[in-house]
Amino acid sequence: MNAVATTAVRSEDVEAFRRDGALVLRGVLDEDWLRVLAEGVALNLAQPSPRRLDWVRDEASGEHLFFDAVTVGHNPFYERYMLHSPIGPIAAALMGSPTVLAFYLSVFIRRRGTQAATPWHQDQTYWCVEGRQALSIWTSLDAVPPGTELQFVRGSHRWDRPLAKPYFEQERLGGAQAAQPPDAMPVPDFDGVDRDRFEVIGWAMEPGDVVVFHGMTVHGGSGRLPAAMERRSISAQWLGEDVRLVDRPGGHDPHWLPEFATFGLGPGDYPGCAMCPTITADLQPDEPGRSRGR
Ligand SMILES: O=C(O)CCC(=O)C(=O)O
Repeated sequence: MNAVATTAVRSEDVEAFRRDGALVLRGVLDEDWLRVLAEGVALNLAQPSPRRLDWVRDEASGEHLFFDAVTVGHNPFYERYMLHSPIGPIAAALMGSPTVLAFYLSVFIRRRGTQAATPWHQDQTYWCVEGRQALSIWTSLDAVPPGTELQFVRGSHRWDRPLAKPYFEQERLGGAQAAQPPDAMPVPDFDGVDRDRFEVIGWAMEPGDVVVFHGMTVHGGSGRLPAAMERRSISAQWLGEDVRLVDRPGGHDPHWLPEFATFGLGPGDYPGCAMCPTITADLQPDEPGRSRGR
């Protein structure tokens, strides 16, 4: 199992993250971590949390996109991944935060051939946290060939208006939510007529690779799987020291504020607690002798 200290974040990675809001890091997770995650997914499917949601489920076509959101303490495999794999220190190094909080983990399981693509959205507009140090680390247990990858609008984490929030549950997947931030910008047609107005980036990936993206980076478009292909992807959410809990007028998804309240935490508070534990960064940027292909 690869130790935290073997994964280097280089200064150009930090620069790419700040500039583009998304980057790929190759070969971050070894076979042991992939096994841990696979066991986590199997347990999760057998025992979904109350937050489990089918984004798509159509027995006639066979399409199924299972989503779940889990904090540490609810799945021992996911907990191990969040607390002991290289991804916590990577999050800290990229955010430039001395410590980070393991916020929660999102799971996206697409049955073979599922075509439904993830709607374009910004994660943090759904989160009950404000602050600039917030990111997700996404990985897939299955290879991600070109045409199926998660895509990102380059630089969108620096936009001054949030994107309108789509729904994620089936029937209305991708439709605009009724309650929106007051300054929300309508979602452009990133896949169609508006494509040339934006630079969309993304990477084909092998198991062990991860993509890291800022909480405000617009992303979507993943899926569209060929008939024989399934996709088990896991996205880990991380927060840095500048974040505080917030009660967003349009609501949250997942709605974690009631859980934070059980730890005596509410809007304005730093969210560190047993549900959202602290990881200390011990990575040295630019570790000598290590290069990562991309
Ligand atoms: O895996 C996917 O299709 C969606 C990923 C995503 O939206 C996320 O990690 O925030």
